[in-house]
Parts: sequence; C-alpha cells; structure tokens
Amino acid sequence: MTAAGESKTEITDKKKRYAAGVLKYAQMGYWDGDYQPKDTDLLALFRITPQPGVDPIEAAAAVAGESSTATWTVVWTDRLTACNQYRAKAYKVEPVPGQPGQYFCYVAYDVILFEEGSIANLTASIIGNVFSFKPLLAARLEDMRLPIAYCKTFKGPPTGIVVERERLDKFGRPLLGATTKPKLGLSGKNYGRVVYEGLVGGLDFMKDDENINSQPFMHWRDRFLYVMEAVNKAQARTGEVKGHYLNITAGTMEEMYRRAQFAKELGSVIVMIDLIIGYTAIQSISEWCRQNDMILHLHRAGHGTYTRQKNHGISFRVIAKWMRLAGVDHIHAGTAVGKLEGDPMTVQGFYNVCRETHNEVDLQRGLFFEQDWADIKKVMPVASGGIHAGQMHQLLDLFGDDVVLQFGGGTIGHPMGIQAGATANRVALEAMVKARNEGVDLKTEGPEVLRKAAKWCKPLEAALDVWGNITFNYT
Ligand code: CAP
Ligand code: MG
Repeated sequence: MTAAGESKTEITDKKKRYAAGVLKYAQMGYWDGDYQPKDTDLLALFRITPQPGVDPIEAAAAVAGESSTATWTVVWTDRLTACNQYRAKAYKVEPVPGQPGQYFCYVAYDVILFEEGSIANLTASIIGNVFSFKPLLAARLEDMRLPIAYCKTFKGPPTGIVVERERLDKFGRPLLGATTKPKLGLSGKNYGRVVYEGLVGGLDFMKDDENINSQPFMHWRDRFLYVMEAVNKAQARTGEVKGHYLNITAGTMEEMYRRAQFAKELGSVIVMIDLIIGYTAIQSISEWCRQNDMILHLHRAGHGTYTRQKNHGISFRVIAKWMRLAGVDHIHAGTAVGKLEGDPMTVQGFYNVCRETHNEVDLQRGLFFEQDWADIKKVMPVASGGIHAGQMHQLLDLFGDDVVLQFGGGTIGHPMGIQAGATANRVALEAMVKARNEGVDLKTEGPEVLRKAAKWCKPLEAALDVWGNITFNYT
C-alpha cells in the first residue's frame, strides 16, 4: 500500500478515486486490522461517535490519518517520504458496550513520529485536529500507552514522592494541606495570618488558590514575604517542616522564573503552577525546579472544560500521564467523595497512573493499556475539593498514604476557627492511620473511630457536628 515510488498517473488516479469517495482513509493505509503493534509504538484509544452513515472503520482510519500524515486529498509529496511508516494505523475498532453509536478505536503511531521530550509535539499530533473532524460527531481520547523508548526521552518529576517525603521528614501517612480562602481579596498580612494558623494547627502545607497571582489587593511579593514569615514561625513553633505552595503562575515565563527565584531565596520548599500555563511552560518550570531542588505542585485549573464530557475531549488519566512525563511532583487528581465530579474507581485509576511504576490493564479503573514507567519518579496525587474531617476514613481507604489531602473550606470554615480546623484534620488523620495499621476496616468502622477520637478533641467534635452528616457513599 506504500505510495513511495508511485508514478504521477497512479497518484492522479488515486486523487480522482479519493475525490469520488471510492478511495477512503481506510484504503489509503490508515486501517490495518492485522497490524500487531510494536513495543516501541505509541498506542492511543479513542472513543469515537461517527456521524450517521459513516462506517466506524473509516471513521477510525480518519482519526489515524488526520492525527498523523493525512489530509483531505492525496498529495504528491507522499512519494518523497517513507509514508507507510509515517502513517498511523487504526488496528482495532469495537462497539462501546451499552453505548449505541460509540466505538473504541485503537491507533498505533510509530515512535519516530515524535520529537523527544516534548509534550507539545506529542499533543499537536494526537489531539491537534481530529476532535473537530466532520465525519465524527464526537471523539474522546480515553487512554494512551507511552512506550519505554519514548518515556526515556523525558526527565519526569523533579523531586518525586520518595525524596519529597525525605525532605519534609514525613512518612507513613498522607500529607495534609489547605487552600487559603477566600480565594481572592485578602491583604498580604491577613493572608499570612491564615497560613500561620493552618500550619500551627497541624497541617503540613498551606496553599495559594488557582486564581491568586498578583492582583491589586495583594502584590505577589507581599504574599510571598508574609507567607514565608508564617511558614518560618510555624516551623519554629511546631518543630516540623512546613510548606506553602507559592503560585508562580504569571503572564510570561520571565515573570514566572522571577517569582520562582524569589520563592527559593525566601527558603520555600515548593512552588505551584496551574495547568493553564501550557505544556511547554510546565516543562520549563519543571526543569527549573530540578535545577533548584524545588518541589513542583500542579493545580489542574481548567481541565474540566475538556475532560468532563464522557463522549468528547480527553480523559484526565491521559493528562495525568502527560504530566508525569512533563515532570510535576503533585497533581490535583480528584477526591470521589467531595464537591467535584469523579467516581471512585475512575479516580483511583488516575492515582495509579501517578503512583505506580507499572500499570496493569484495569478496565474497571479505565486503564486500557499496560504502562511501564521505566522508573520515572512517582507523582503525588492531591485530593481536593469540598472534603472535610468527617470523610477521613473514606479518603484513607480510597487513596492510601501517598496523597496530599487538602481541606480548604474544611479548615478555614471550621466553626472554632482556622487553627481548630487544621487540628481536627490532623487528629482525624492520625486516628485513622493508627486504626488502619491495627487492622481496623476503615470503610465500616471508620465513623466509629472518628467519634472516639472526637471525645478528646473538641475541634474534631465540632467538625463532625457541622459536617459529619455530609457523607458520600461509595462502593
Ligand atoms: C478547593 C479548591 C480547589 C479544587 C480544585 C477550589 O477548595 O481550592 O481549587 O479542589 O479541584 O477552589 O474549589 P475547598 P481539583 O477545599 O474549599 O473545596 O482538585 O478537582 O482539581
Ligand atoms: Mg481552588
């Protein structure tokens, strides 16, 4: 099926047959039902919904074609390339169980199609054009297998879970954090006071929110200075290593580097960026963090605009895989029990992509491919969004130890104040970890463990009184 070496007449004939609809993507080499993917191929699983009347195999071939070499007509220049190798190949199409009109389509891409170490280049192909392609009503990128050969072209997280725990001197339990609230409007001094209260109350981290950068009510320098004063005082008072994710998201790379540098000079162990800064900016900041021994926190601000629809967009598990390669140390990955959308099994799948050295196929958790991470460091998932101390047993049961549990409203909104809110979370967590280690079944006996711990801890008692009834059932 290779076009290399074809004569002008043959290509002209192909153009005519293509324009007449006789020759389609499938016949042009973008469908090969017998193809056996190579270990070095990138594999993508798309969920496609072809337009009425469009053959699913042709739709799958169109996805493969338009995300690799094809365009709407046959081009002369194919003759100048090893075009069969450069063509991605749809190799399997199967109906999605229980979803009439939807198909899973598997596409293999030769690794030579991609520049080493560039998420921007990868995504320009895989999600560049196909999502608005006419033959498809909708398309969703569900999963990807990134071959080891390709993984090895990325440096991955600058710090990783193991070294982060060593730097923070915290082992055997989830880390605790809180997002400073209200999101916007506090002066630098008041902001610092909130941070101090949260850290002294027992949290490991406080955090800037996704939208706090350098607004008129609080210049970034002011925030960094007051925050680090709070961090240092809290460390001195508690004897524990503390941190605050200083959000360095800004309009230019130069400004982000400036803010990162200042955070370092003030002694911060961690800086934060938002996903919306873009893949290349994330990789650049990651490299800066690697050079400067800094932990990098990623807030996934904006992801819901393209990850939430079940038949169109991108699954967050794919974003999580890309971010592990791009190199972040923390990534917001959902809670399943909080205020934001996400079911337990799917969210556990996101966590597995971040934390395991090898992912097995696990269809219940949305993992369609085996993935070997080639020892790329592990990313710490962050559970955030509407969670509180009354759910501590569920959070520990669902996510285990390698996670940051972040209670924004669940700290700052505590009836007895910020410090009490932090203490309620720390006491609840420690009680739950102890019970778990002694063999208690957290799912069934967790609420009882919480109530017992609350008997000697007023802040926890108050938290359970106010929020304890807001529970989320999961299986
Ligand atoms: C949570 C939060 C986080 C979201 C992000 C907010 O505050 O600060 O940004 O959790 O979502 O602004 O809503 P609360 P995700 O703790 O007060 O709810 O982690 O899913 O990306
Ligand atoms: Mg937020």
